[in-house]
Amino acid sequence: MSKLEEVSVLITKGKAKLIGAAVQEALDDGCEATAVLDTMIDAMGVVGEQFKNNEIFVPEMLVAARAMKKGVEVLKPHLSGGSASVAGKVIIGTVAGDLHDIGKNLVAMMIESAGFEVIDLGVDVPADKFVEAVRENPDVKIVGLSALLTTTMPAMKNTVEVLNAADFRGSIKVMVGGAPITQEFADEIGADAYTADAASAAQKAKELAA
Ligand code: B1M
Repeated sequence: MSKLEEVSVLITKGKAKLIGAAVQEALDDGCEATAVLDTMIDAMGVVGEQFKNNEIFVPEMLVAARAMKKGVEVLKPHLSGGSASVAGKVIIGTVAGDLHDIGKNLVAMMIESAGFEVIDLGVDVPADKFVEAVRENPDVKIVGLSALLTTTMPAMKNTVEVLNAADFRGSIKVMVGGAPITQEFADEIGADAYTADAASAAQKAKELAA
């Protein structure tokens, strides 16, 4: 089995204690950090398919998520560009009712690597908390919202509506993303930008803050 295959299996099986060493071995073997990350993201996709087909259940999804987090910890120094310039402040969070944070954490990490200071509000963040955070940080340039469930898309819509109604709206840009989100949905709810993955989120953040 190749090192990348091993990483993939350890994620799908949720082996949090073993994944760190396997990721390190893949890197030592010459694998690009981005290739290891793509392998881990694909493995989470496999976990999602297995869940959808009732082959595994929430506890297995949870252990896979833990393994993913451990793997990302080892990868992080290899993915971050360590940009010295400060591009501005970004507030990010997963919307109310939604507990998924792996994708949001990756977006935060890539945006940080692009030179931004990131204020991460975590998961299950009510709309008012985003507003409060912008008020506490009037120099913030971008607010990023993540949602992974079709059932929390309305919470994303509500959050964008609340942000759009705020007096500071002219000075911030709102970015949205997450597996069920589309450009069409982003346009419909009045967000400034949608991106499909963490790397393009960081690129878009740079464009919006320029
Ligand atoms: Co959940 N879950 N989950 N889950 N889970 C999904 C999302 C699901 C698709 C699985 C499936 O059925 N195939 C399904 C949603 C179905 C739907 O809504 N249509 C689902 C479900 C149903 C549920 C529960 C309802 C299950 C239950 O309890 N019966 C429950 C809901 C809990 C809640 O949130 N209230 C639930 C719970 C969980 C766990 C807690 C067990 C765990 C999350 C742990 C954690 O995050 N800490 C979990 C997991 C792990 C998954 C899957 C398997 C993996 C998600 C993930 O981390 N993907 C997922 C299946 C799947 O995605 N295929 C699934 C990897 C990650 C890197 O990708 O998050 O998409 P992603 O992020 C990408 C892009 O989307 C984008 O960039 C990221 C990196 O490139 N992106 C942005 C994300 N945010 C962005 C923001 C941006 C820009 C881009 O700008 C700001």
